[in-house]
Amino acid sequence: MAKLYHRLIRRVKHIRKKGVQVGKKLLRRSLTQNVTASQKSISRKKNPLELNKMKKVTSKKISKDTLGSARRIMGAAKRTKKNKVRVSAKNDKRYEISQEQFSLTPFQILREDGKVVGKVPSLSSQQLKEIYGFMVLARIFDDAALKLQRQGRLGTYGSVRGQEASQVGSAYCLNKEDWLVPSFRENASCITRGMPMKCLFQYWGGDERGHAQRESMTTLPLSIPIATQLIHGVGLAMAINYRDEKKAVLACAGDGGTSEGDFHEALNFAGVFKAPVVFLIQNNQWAISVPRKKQTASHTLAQKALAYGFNGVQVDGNDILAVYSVVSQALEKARNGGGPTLIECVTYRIGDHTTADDAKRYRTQTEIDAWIKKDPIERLKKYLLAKKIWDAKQEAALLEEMSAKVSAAVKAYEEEPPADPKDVFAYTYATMTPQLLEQYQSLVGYVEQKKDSNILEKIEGGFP
Ligand SMILES: Cc1ncc(C[n+]2csc(CCOP(=O)(O)OP(=O)(O)O)c2C)c(N)n1
Ligand SMILES: [Mg+2]
Repeated sequence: MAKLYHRLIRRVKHIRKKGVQVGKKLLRRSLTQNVTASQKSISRKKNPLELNKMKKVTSKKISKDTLGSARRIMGAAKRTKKNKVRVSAKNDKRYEISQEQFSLTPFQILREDGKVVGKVPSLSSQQLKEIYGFMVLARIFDDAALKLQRQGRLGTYGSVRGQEASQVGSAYCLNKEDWLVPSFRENASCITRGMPMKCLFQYWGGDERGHAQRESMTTLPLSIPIATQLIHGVGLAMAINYRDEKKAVLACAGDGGTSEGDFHEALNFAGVFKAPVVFLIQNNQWAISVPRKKQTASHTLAQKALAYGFNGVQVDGNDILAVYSVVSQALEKARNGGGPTLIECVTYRIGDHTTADDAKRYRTQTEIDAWIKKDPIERLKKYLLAKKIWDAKQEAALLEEMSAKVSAAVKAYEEEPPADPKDVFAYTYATMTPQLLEQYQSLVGYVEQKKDSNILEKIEGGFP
């Protein structure tokens, strides 16, 4: 009896795994089979009294257990069908989203050796050379800024070395009327966008007038507070929607930025309001001394978009053709009402976090060397050479041209008359607080007394 009973229970459990139709059929067959089987087993018993008793118990058991379970299964299955939720068997993985589902291989077009492994976006030879020119310019600017800082001629500076493909490749996709919303490290993006390098030097030199750009009003100022700019970017994108315009926003942040609440709020709003924004996350593996692994337990940063209802892309951030390809598609989608996209550029910060940092204290030279081999500028150069649209002569001319541009920008920056010390108080409050007013009057008195236009530099003792 116990054996039969367990067989029935197994049968019921088996049926439970199946859908309504299969379940009904199986159950019907199961009931008839089991009733016959139980009668056979009973008839094998010698004692007729016992036999009758067992017949009763068995049929009762069959009908009670099997039909009861059957009814429960059928009911659940019907409810399931209605609610589109399937009856879950124990350990059924269909109801789980796993990290493994997000193990992506970054999208690539140009391999590290410059060989083509994907569909090259349609860019003319002229455009390819222009893109290469911006990358070279950004690197020369970067080197100059580091030297100026070391000589006490610039403030703390955040280098962009190694990230030129992510920045130039994405900013190059923007139309004039689109918006660029940079983090503090987007020097190469700003240069590509046409922000005068003099302004960038001014900004890094502690002179906020560098951000009072007249040339490009569709580039927001660099943002030192991490990820706050993403919210501004979504705000701009929502305004574009309200005005029914055909524009998009490129809002940038680093891997560290994805841990900020602002990042999640920005993505949530963008998803809900289908804002025309592309989030460009440069995963350069480090947020100062915090490695990517300690930033988030997620397999990728790209997958974070899914939680907010839109798609994420992971791209080789040192492959400028791949970056250009995915960003231009995402921007076009946004301009056409397709909503936001998150793009994770997998790249590396070759330099220290800023000139105030010493990365040797927390990462190895071996790691840096491995990434130097993936240099984005070298990669594009190999491609241009292989395409026979570039040669050593053009390279030399380009280096000369770009070095001259950077030198001219340094000269213009240093020739700029010093900012008015009173500006420090000018842009925060419409009406100063009593404390600020007291400090302001003290400064004005001091400046008047000394009649020295370089007073601020002397007060602060120059740049660190
Ligand atoms: C709100 C805020 N918190 C902390 C800091 C200090 N800070 C400056 S840069 C940085 C790390 C940023 O890392 P990531 O977002 O990966 O950008 P990356 O520096 O790598 O370009 C931190 C924590 C800050 N500027 N703003
Ligand atoms: Mg980072």
